[in-house]
Amino acid sequence: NAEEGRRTLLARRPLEIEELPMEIRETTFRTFGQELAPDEVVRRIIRDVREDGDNAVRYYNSAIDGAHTPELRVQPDEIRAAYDALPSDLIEALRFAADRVRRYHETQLRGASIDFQHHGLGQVTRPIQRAGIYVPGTRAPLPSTVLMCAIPARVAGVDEVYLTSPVLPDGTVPPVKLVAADIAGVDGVFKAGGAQGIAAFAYGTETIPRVDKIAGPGGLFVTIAKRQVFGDVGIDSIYGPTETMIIADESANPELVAADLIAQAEHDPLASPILLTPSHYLAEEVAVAIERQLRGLERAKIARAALENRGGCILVNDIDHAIELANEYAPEHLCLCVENPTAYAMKVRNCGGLFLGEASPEAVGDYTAGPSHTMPTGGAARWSGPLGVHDFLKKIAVVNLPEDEMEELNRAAAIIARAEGLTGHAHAVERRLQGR
Ligand code: HSO
Ligand code: ZN
Repeated sequence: NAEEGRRTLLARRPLEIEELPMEIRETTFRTFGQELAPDEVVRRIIRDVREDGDNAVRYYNSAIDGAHTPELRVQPDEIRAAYDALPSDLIEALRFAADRVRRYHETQLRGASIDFQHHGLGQVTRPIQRAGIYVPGTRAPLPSTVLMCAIPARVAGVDEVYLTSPVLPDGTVPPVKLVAADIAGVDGVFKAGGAQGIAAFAYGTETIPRVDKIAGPGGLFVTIAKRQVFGDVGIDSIYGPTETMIIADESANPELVAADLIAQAEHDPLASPILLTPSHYLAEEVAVAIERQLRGLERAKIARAALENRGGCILVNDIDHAIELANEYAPEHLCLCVENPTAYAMKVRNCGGLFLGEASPEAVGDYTAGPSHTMPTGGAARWSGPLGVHDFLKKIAVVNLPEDEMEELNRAAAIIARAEGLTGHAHAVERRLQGR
């Protein structure tokens, strides 16, 4: 039933405290001696990092991540060793991906940095000075996320690009992340995960520089921390679990549709892999293919949880109907596996990334296509898009008016100033008219 499907789909819930993974509740208890709401946990961590800098970061690295981190900055010899630890085809693949991502963002830069000057008014674009990239995950180290966040910053012309990341229990950052950071041209990598990493970038410590803007995805503590420090530092966006919506008709290959749904489902038990199709036949074929493909998949448990709890299939009337639903849901990824997908592209208003046709699977977008895979989730695609060079650029408005326009501009300005009761403003503009 399409209407029922629609309602379930749109009933987005914020993560509720009772649903907190057991490990987070245990960590909280172990660290603070009591059960605290995540907001309160994060508030305390931020306060401590502001007050105690490096020592607080070390303390939370140990208390939460179980890691001893006497040195908070990754040293050059660790980066050299990381290269030695990786197979050469992986290094090559990372370089290939980095190159594609760089070229895509160079194209984006042309559009994002256009300055103008016209009638004494102008706009200039300047990169921010320092960016801090947060890259999550120790269980699944995501080198692709390093590339997808750091390269847009580098291409934008940011002077200093830093990265911070949680550490493994042995106090190291996984080599694959270090190599990715090096390939992306990052200026420094720090060992601070979770809320302590965000706090360190927001306020600075003895070792970790304070940055102007923090970008990148993260888990629950990171997300809450980004909300709490926003205003003291720039924040790119708030990211939740990944979402993929596939719109498919009978021309689609059910095996590929199933594989693409599973690919996003394996990220997170809270991921949303959703299929919209007008075809009963396809829906059934995909369901069968999913079962078959899940067998033998390492992360089958996670994928199954996502598919069962947050994903599913909705039967729609036709493709236009599916696109209406997608626009309302505003998924992170929208994939059109239909006949003539480009014909529908203009009807799409809300999604982070649009993947057209079977040769453009979202999983390639995750690694090598070129656009950043850091995309808006949770409906944020209604007002924002993927991370890009514009996130690391800002505009300055320039006012340099010609004398001959002064009279007209100042008279109107004075009238409005008086209506606002701001006589000082009125004087400031009227003074310029006296004696003219
Ligand atoms: N699809 C994820 C990003 C990712 N996939 C990283 C693989 N590695 C969020 O859009
Ligand atoms: Zn992915």
